[in-house]
Amino acid sequence: MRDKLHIIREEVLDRIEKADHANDLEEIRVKYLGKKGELTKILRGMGKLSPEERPVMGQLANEVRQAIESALSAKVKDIEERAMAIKLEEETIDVTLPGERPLLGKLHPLTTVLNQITEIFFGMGFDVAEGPEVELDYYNFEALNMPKNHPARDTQDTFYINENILLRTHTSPTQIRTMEKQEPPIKILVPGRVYRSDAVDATHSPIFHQIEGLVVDKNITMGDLKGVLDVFAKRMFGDKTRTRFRPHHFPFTEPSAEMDVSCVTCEGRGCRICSNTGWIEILGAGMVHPRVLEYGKIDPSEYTGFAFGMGLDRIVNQIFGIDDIRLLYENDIRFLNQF
Ligand code: 2U9
Repeated sequence: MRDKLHIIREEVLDRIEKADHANDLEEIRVKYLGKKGELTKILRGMGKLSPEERPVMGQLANEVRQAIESALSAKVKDIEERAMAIKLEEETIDVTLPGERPLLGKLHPLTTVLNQITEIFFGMGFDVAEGPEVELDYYNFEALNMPKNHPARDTQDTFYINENILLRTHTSPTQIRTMEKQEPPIKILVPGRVYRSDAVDATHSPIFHQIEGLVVDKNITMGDLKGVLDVFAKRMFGDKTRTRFRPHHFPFTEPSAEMDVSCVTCEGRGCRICSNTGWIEILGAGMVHPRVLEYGKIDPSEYTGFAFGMGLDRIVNQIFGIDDIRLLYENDIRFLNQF
């Protein structure tokens, strides 16, 4: 029995030394010191020994048990301390490191400029009106004085869904819808997406943005049109900005004009941006055609109005020096990150 106790002691202490995890130690404890453990069995067998041997063997067996128990608790403590040291190392935070700046979202340049323009017209008492992008041919063309066979339709390559439904080619239909629903005075700005099936290139995109405006009231004149748009130009491009109006033709306005602003870059002296003319075309405008007022259920003998329309993408490209309209719609983060 003496030899057995010595063998167990050496064997167990060696296994404890080599153990890496607390579970291994628990296994050893159960295997040797548990109720059915090998050392427990020996201790239980003490009764068979002679009265002379029993106290000696008993003492030796207890020494072995204590040696195993203290080796186990020391090893458990060692494993725990090792684990704690690793945890502290892994979770140590160097508070002197610079913080990570969270990526902030940004407004798209179209949105920034749209907000700027909207604010200017809010300041002149305009409201914003919205309308459907999938429109009826009636509101997109017919009610704007462009009947089925009107040549103006050809210039607007249109996405038709069927003979009477299309993707709106301008935001003008919303003005008709507003006139049908609202008694004058009307002062609305109508920004929004519009669609044309032009060939895609640096200046043409199938989807682009327009901002149109409409004022209908008693005694509205071309002077009101020029005054409002001149104030818009000065607040948008700077107080020194000058405007000029050139005669033009649109089916939905009569008389019509195109408005240029003096070039912001060269203040009218002429440069690459304005193709050396000193002027940049910004929008079209005119007095609302009486027939269009009638389509809007408004009596042209009692009310007059003016309207204007501008291409938002074109203005954004001018302001930021963007030479390809497609960049506004391709969502390339390298492009968008510059704004
Ligand atoms: C109603 C009556 C009249 C809107 C107008 C223009 C002139 C115009 C173009 C600018 C660049 C379209 O994006 S663009 O290609 N628009 O020049 N638009 S007058 O006239 C209206 C609108 C609604 C009921």
